[in-house]
Amino acid sequence: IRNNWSGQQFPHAGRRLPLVGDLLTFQPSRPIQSMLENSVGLGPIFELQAFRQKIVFVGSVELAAELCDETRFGKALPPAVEALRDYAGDGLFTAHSDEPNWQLAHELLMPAFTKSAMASYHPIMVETATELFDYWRPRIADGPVDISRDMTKLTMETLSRSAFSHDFGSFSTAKPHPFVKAMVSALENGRRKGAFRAIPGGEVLARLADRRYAHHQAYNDRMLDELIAARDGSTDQHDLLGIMLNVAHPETGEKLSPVNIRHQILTFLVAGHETTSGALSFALYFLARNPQCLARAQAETDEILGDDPAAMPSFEQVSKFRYIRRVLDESLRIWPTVPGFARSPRETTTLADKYTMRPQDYAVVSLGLVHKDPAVWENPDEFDPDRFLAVNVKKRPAHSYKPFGAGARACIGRQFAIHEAVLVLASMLHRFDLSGDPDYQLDVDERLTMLPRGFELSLRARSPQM
Ligand code: MNH
Repeated sequence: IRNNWSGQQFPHAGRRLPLVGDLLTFQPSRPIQSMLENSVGLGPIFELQAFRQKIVFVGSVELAAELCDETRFGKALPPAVEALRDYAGDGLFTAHSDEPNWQLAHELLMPAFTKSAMASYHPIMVETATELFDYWRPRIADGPVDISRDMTKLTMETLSRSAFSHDFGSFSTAKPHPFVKAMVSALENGRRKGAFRAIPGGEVLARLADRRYAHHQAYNDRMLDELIAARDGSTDQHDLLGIMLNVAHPETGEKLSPVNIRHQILTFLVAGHETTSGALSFALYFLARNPQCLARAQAETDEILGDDPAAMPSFEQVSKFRYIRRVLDESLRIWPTVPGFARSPRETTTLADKYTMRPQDYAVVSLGLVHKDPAVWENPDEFDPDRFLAVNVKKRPAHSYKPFGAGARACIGRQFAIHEAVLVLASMLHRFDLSGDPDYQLDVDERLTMLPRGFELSLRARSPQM
C-alpha cells in the first residue's frame, strides 16, 4: 500500500473489500463530492483506499493549521498531481520543492505576479471582458447563456494573451481552438493515468493511454516551442513569455531553459484558466440565488463606475469593489475550485500529537471540509459574503480559509485571479441584469477543478442611469 502511514488505520466509509478497498464507496465521475458526502461522521482525519493507494484526508481547521505550518510541513505531490508531470514537467505547479527549477522559476516569476504587476495585465483583462460582452450582446435576446462555458473561454483568452500574447479567437469562432482541445484531452489522460497507476499492473495501462494521447501533447508542445523560438532574442514583448526569456536571476544570472519555459506556459494555462472560470461561475450562481446580495453588488458597481453601463473599471478602481471581492471570497469558501492540496512532513513527526507521519506520507487538506468546519464557521452552508468583513476575519483562527493553498508553494496566480474575477464580475453586473432558472439544481462537474455544469443565466442590458 502506498502512503501507508506506518500501517496506522484511520476511519473509512462503507465496507472495505479485499483488493479494491473502498473503491465502491465513491462515484468515479465525482470522486471529490462522494468523498465529501461519505466523510460525515468520520471525524477530522479519515482515509480512502483504492487498490494499492491510500489517501488520508484532513477536514478540520485545527489539523489543516498544523499541516500548513511551513517549519514542519511542505507541499506533497499526490499521484493525481504526479501524473501531470508527464505534461507540465517541472513547471511551478508540478515541480518538487527541491528541484532547482522550482526555486529559480519562483524567484524569476514572483515579480511578474505581484499586485502592482497586475497593472500590465489590466488592459488585456478589460479587452477580453469587453469581447465577451460584445459576443453576448446579439445573443442574449435568444435565451440564456451557458456561464461556465463562456467564463472558461474568457479566462483562457485572458491567460493566453497575458502569457504569450496569443489570441485563440474564442469569441470569433464557433469551435474551440485545437490547442485548447488538445490541452483538455492531455489533461484528461493525466487523470486517467493517475487512476491506472493505483491498480496492480496499471503502469502498462498508463503507457497504452499515453500512446493514444501522444499526438495531443505533441501538438501542444510543438506549438509552444515554435512560439518560443519565434521570439528569437527580441525583447520588446512584455508578456510572461517575454519575462521568462529575458530576465536573468539578479545574483546568479541564470535563466529558464526553453523546455522549462514551455512547461511554465502550459502550467499557467492549466492552473489559471479553469480555476478562475469556476470561481466566476460559482460567484454568479450565488448572486443569482441571493437577490439581496446581487442588489448590493450592483449598487456597488453603480457607485464606483457611475451612470454608463458600458464603463469598464480602471486598474485603481478594481480594488475598490470591496463587496464584490467578499462575494468572490465567500464563493471560494463554499466551492473551492481547487478542492484540496497535499502536505508532507519535512522530518518524521507526530500529527495531532498522536499520529506518526514520515516524509513519505502525505495528507490531503480537504478545503470543502475545512471551509465548513462547524468549530469555526457558523451556518457553514449559508452564503454570506460579510463573513469576509475584516472584523469577522480577525475573529477566526489562522488557516481557516485556504483556497489558494499554503506557504511557499501557494498559488502564484492569486492576484491575477482576484484582479480578473473582480473586474469581470463588476463590469458584468454593471452592464447586465441577470436571473437564473429558479429550478436549476447546482450540478458540480469535476474536471481538473470544480465547475458548475449546465448553469445558465438570462441577461438583460441595463440602460444608462439618469
Ligand atoms: Mn493557482 C498553485 C488555487 C488561479 C497558477 N493554485 C495553486 C494552489 C492552489 C491554487 C490551491 C496550491 C496547490 C498545491 O499546494 O498543490 N489558483 C487557485 C485558485 C485559482 C488559481 C482557486 C483561481 C480562483 N493559479 C491561478 C492562476 C494562475 C495560477 C490565474 C496563473 C496565472 N497556481 C498557479 C501556479 C501554482 C498554483 C503556477 C504553483 C505555484 C508553486 O508551487 O510555486
